[in-house]
Amino acid sequence: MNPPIAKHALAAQIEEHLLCTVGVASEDATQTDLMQAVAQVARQQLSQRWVETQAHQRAAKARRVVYLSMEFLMGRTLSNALAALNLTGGAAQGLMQHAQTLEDVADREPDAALGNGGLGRLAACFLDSMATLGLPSFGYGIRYEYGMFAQDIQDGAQVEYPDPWLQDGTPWEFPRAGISYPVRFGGWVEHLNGTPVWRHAGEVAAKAYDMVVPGHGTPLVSTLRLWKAVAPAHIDLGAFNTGDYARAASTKNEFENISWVLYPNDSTPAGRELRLKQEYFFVAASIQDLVKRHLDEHPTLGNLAEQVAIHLNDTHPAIGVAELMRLLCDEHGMPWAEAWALCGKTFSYTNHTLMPEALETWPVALIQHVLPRHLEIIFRINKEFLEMAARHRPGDNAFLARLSLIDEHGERRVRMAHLSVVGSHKVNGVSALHSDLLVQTIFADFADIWPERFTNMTNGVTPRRWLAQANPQLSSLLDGTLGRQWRLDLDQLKRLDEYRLDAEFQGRFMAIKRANKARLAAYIEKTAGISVSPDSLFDVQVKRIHEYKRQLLNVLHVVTRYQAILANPTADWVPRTVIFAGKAASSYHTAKSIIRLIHDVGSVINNDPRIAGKLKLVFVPNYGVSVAEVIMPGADLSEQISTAGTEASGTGNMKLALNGALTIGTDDGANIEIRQNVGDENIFIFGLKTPEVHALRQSGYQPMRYYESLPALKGVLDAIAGGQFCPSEPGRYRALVDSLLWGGDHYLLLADYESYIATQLRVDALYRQPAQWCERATANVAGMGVFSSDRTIREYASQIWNIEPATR
Ligand code: 26W
Repeated sequence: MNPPIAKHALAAQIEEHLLCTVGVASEDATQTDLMQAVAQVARQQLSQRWVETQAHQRAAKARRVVYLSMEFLMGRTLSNALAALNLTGGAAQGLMQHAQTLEDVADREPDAALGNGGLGRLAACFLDSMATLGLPSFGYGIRYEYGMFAQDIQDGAQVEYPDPWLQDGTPWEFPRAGISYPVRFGGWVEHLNGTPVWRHAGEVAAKAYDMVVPGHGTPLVSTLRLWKAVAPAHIDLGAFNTGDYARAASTKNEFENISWVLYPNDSTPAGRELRLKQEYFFVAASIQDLVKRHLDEHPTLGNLAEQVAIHLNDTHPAIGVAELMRLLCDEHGMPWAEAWALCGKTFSYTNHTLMPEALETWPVALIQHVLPRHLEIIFRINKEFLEMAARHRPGDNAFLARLSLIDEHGERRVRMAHLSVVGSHKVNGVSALHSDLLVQTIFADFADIWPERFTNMTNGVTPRRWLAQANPQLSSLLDGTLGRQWRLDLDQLKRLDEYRLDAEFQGRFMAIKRANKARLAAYIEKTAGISVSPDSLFDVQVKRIHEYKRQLLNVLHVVTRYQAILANPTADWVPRTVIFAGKAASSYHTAKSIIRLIHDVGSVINNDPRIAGKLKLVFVPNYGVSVAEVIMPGADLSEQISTAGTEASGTGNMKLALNGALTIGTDDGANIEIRQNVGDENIFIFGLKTPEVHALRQSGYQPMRYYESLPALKGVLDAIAGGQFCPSEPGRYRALVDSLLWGGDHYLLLADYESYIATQLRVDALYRQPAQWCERATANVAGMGVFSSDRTIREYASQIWNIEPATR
């Protein structure tokens, strides 16, 4: 393994890359040039580690996991790579010659935002843990030319801009010129003497681009292989030859648009042909790649299931089940039954949402059009599955209709979650509650047939990014108190319990929180143009904007507090800064309206002299991984207020608690396990529990009753609906309020309002006692050990993938 570079040598390497790779004179180098030069130094070492890891795994014929995901929210790479390579100090020193800090230089790197939210960021944390644990692993996804849109706020409203993250090139990818696979679409299927032959109509090439994922505390790395769609070289040469370049270009685009842009939607499936093509495109390329690698090392595919575990990150790659069957049977001549048994041993599937509208289904007619052979395979899988199910419960046709891979109500559709369950040997949810609800609700019939197939894998986050990198000051306090091992063994944090009452520790802990809040305040000033005081309580809700996450309930609290301060200005109010950030799907009108409401309410409150700093409301634009790295360390209070039973897990809840925020939350998702780990006295739980939510809906929920019986609530809703926060257009939020009062208030904001407001008053009371608050914040950090993604990945490895960490 490469020896550590001496610090002066690192400075010299930076200079050499400035000249030879970036192509600028040292004295002219901008921060961006320096970022690129430092990245090149890291890249060289990563490349060496990649080659060695690959050689080692090939020689060991190691069993591997292949993680298929439409999304990887990697964020920036530089600081993480330097930390993994032990180069942070050297790089910082090398940059001193240029009078630059590593932090400022690292800030020039654009985020790799190839994902929407929780699911995509989870995939990125998992890669970090797989590399760190030395698991032989490959992540596979799409090299989107444009990632998650950039959010700008104009006149209080969200405006979306494209995210051309590759515009200036990225130092982190390794184009693999020799690795390319054809991916076919369309056409029809002929059956020649019983042998199916797919006469496809079009073909595109998938080209591999690798990102090396460094492990921490190990020379091992993992690989994220992303596929770019490229038109086959022979495409429309005719048009090219006749000089009709416009036509040649548009044909080329028709192929290449497959990897053009990430669908910026995490709530409802896009349902577009291009999205289906994206899903098949990356799955087909990835499976060809893993089959090729297998055949390079083994004589046949017969033992594929012993050598590889394929994981489906939600249903987006579920077409892989049909694709592997097609490859094994049609292209490699394996008998159907043998191939089906092999598939079942190979695939596993994680569900990330219970929301019915988020469950993917594709019209049968569309699959027929894009993937005719796969549709035949899906029908055969379904037929054999339903025959088996009929033997399990003879005569129960309703049971069979519910289980079928085809939804026959209205336009026939393929249910991708059912395909995933039938094709996998293990299916998991992402928190204890979510996994329980899965088998009680959407997968109840499947659990009746295969109870042992369903399991739980509670999510986690990587402590390298979310503590060591995001919060260097707290990290060094932990290093001094516990030693450095917590980075690789987060359970070490438990030992902090001994320091909860230690005055010196408390003093330092509070000073660090104060410094992180000052940093966040400066960021808010710069990006939102609002000045906030680090001495106020920083109350933070950062996540995608969605009705079920109930940002609107948070706004109801803010307006309640505003009116209460006006009614009683001399009371001893705890100054509060309520901080929101998050993107709304571009077509999700209600979510966008909530963003605008936050801005309108903010501009009234923030400019009301009677409030005198007792309350501020800010919206930090363009939330993403790098913005989160600034926000998480600066939060006092973490808002996790989804309607019980709706948030599969949440992972922001873990990042905030890990950085010493107290949670105010419902009994939902991983909040429940956070409560169990930090102790009931160290978390603010409010609102209806999942069974109560069900019971209330069953009994006929009447939101108007709450409006009529709670004067404070009535005052708030009347103010919002009456246009108090938007006098120039008083009707702007009428529909939003009507959806609560007259539209059924599907997420029960009004039912939880009173309990939420009362709990916020308990938050104030605790915040008035800084030592008590600090003790509880420390208890939160101490309890976060189990929420390391290392723990999650160990569980997947031993209970689902059956993979051992590599030894070397
Ligand atoms: C097809 C449209 C679509 C796209 C993405 C629907 C749904 C999704 C995802 C399942 C949304 C998502 O990111 N879910 C989140 O996954 C996190 C990681 O497991 C959980 O922590 C969050 O609770 C869950 O909302």
